[in-house]
Amino acid sequence: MKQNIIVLGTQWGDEGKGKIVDLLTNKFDYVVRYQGGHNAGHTIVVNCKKIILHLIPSGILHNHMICVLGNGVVISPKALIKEINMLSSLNIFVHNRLFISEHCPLVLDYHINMDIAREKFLRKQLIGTTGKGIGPSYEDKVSRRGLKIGDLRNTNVLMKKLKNIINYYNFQLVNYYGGSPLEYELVLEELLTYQNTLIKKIKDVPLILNEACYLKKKIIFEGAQGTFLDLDHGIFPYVTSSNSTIGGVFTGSGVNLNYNFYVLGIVKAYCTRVGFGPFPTELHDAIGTHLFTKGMEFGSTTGRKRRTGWLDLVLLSRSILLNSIHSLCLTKLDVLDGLSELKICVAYKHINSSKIFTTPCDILDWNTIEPVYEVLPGWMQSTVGIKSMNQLPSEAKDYILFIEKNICTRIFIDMISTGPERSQTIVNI
Ligand code: 2SA
Ligand code: MG
Repeated sequence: MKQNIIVLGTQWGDEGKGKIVDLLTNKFDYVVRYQGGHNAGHTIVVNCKKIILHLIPSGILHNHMICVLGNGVVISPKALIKEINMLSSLNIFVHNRLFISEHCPLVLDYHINMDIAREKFLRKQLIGTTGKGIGPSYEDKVSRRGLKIGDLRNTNVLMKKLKNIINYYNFQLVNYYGGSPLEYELVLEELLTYQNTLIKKIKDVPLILNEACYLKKKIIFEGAQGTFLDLDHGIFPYVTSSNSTIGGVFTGSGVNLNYNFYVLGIVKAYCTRVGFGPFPTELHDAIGTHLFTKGMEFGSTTGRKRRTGWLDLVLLSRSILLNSIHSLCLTKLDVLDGLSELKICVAYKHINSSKIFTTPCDILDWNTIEPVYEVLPGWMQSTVGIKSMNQLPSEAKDYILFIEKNICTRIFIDMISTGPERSQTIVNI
């Protein structure tokens, strides 16, 4: 295996990245988050106990790992401290194991207020954000206005910057969204309470990562959300505000491209999406309900119901192309158990003509396409917990082979997840 591995989502997030990162982690020394914030929800099941992490990389569950939040991650100090406390209640401690880039933008209550106010204002064109203030925090970064976690180190700088920000937000919230103004003193007071816990963890992350690479330490990069939620390559405007595709790794951590990287794309055996926006293979029937119920498809941050649909190879191929993926990990195969027939989308067709589109997808008007399916026989037995390829029913092997043959390039499915536990996995790498 290469020195460094990048684990990212090839669909709309919730592909099961958390479990895979957790599984691979014992071969690595560092685990790095490079984008997103506490909108992410990574669920890991260890000894039947479910642990959901939003900000801290899943590697924290392994004592030897150093966990890093790169500059591309937006940090809610409140959410981070809550997570640190949750972990210490499980006897997992972050002291000297969690490093945060000084450049991480902060997510504060006024971002959350703005996020929620905007969604109310949009009404019919809702994005369906998680309401965690992620978009407004990234906006503050791009407009060169926002507070960064490094600002906590200097109270005078913090006070000055905060004053301008509060003026800006109060103008927006009150005048455009009819909200109530924020009190500078209260926000400042809250910020100062975070100094003690967080300042010690602020480090020069690019230096740490590049030194680690130089010393041949191994790094795993843990993506959040998925390719089609990427701000630039996703289905705009139904996207998150960070780069969940490959470029985010480098801009969001400062690691040097000269070291070896292996990109593992995580793909769920079907599709889910939480939030609004196009979803060509979405199901509104009993099969959709089967996927939702059996897959327990609830948002792990907001508890929202996820929409469900058939696997879409048009999107998967585009994702492989966008992310330079070396191999795939197919997750939640067991959720398809018991379905007599399985459909896989292999192309898109224009609603009013026979014109077929494969890729790309983002130049299409999403409302004028429909999926073209191939139908495969399903398998009626359980695949839960299967650990080797040859124990899979022949129809499940055919499903996997079909995917490998019908994606845009010759890469393979090297891992298959057959349940939420670490042990319920087929590993071919
Ligand atoms: P935001 O809050 O500004 O990032 O929302 C913008 C869009 O991005 C989607 N999004 C997500 N989609 C899937 N999973 C996410 N994480 C949580 C989970 C979500 C949850 O693991 O289940 O609990 O609801 C995530 N985070 C952001 C979001 O739905 C919008 O479409
Ligand atoms: Mg998730």
